[in-house]
Amino acid sequence: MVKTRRLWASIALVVGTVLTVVSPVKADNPIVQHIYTADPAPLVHNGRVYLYTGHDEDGSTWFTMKEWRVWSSADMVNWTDHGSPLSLASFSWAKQDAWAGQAVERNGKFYWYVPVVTKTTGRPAIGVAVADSPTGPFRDALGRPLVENGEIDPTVMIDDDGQAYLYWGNPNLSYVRLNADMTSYSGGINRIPLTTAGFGTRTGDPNRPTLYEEGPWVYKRNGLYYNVFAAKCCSEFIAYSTSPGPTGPWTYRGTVMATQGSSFTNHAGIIDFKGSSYFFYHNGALPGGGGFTRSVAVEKFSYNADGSIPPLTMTTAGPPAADTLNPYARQEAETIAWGNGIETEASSEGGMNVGYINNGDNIKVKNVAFGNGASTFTARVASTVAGSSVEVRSGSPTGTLAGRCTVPNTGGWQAWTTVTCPVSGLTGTRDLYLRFSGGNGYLLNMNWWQFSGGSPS
Ligand code: FUB
Repeated sequence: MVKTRRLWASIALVVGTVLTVVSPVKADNPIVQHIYTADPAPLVHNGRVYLYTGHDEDGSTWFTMKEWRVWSSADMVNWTDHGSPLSLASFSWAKQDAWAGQAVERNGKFYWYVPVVTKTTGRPAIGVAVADSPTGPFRDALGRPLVENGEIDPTVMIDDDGQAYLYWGNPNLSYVRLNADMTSYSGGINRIPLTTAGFGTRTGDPNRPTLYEEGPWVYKRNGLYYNVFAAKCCSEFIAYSTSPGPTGPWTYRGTVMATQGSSFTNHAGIIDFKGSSYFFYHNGALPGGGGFTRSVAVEKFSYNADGSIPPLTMTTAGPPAADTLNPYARQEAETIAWGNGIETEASSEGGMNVGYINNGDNIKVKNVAFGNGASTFTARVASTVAGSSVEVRSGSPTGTLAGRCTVPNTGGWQAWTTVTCPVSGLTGTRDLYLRFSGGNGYLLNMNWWQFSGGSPS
């Protein structure tokens, strides 16, 4: 898998050199470059966006998905890789298909609703995992499905009165009223009538008269209930309906994102964060990308005055930064705006580290507030070879060299040491590039980094 990723990263680097305008190398969408991601489900908690995704395996020719992943950001441009705190193996009763889910917080606990195919029925069911933190670890809350009717794609919404609703479905659209424990429900499974007034008109498929296909994302904003969903098949587009209440009646409101982006599915997630609204989706934009090798991307948007959602288009630029990043606080190496050639893995020191680094691989960290200027750079590193280094640059991966830290042979890829070197010229707010150099083969791993000597403002 790593080798495949490296090949695509190398191709991306070459293409990026020649075609700077169209290459994703210069862009910030998709937001993760070192693995394929799909089915975004963002959650805002304590000043960060936690993004729950699926993981399309490299080279997939079907929705071959075995685990879910978590990412987070405080600025919408630099995303921290939190690894995979939930997988098929977390559910003893699950057989396959770690497909589209959503996590929500209630009373300090995090509940992640996911569809999986069960061992006993061979049909999809919806499980719920629980954790004390948004990044897990998550555990199966029930040891059995929460709800089962052979359909997929749960979305969860907690109304202002505290009543939580779990919606899901393809080809139908169903919901249950969750109890306050978030792991049981009352009143049975309800079916939302799929009327053309509510969900638009599909032509050419007598079995599916409305546009509703799958992937509902239900939320409430300014008293209006929204259901943003994948429409028509295939290829899908993103459409939405609104309602004065959580269970309808729904009114079809039109297209949010037209079919585009080299993936025949799309999947929406919407949040408000730091005063702006954001639309998450997926496409096939990475090298090797397509319908089964998808990538999550995000756009910033503004609701119209009447609460309607404007038509949105996929971009490679993504949103502007919603905040600066403080280089004088310890930052995880796996906090990345754009990575070229790198991978991540679980670190012996906790969390993740960046690894499988070859000569020339690099990491962009965007909108870094150096303020009055940094004087030293410190990195937590490990290596089995001597003589590789971390180059601290600004402007581009080969931009102005601010400093260089040499990395010793520490005796193991998880044998960590701290290196420090002087840096100069890093003032104001700018994009930081960490470029790795050395000989052939893997050079070093990095767990975290931090600058000193200055202050952000
Ligand atoms: O990722 C597998 C399936 O593809 C999801 O469950 C659907 O929403 C579609 O995105």
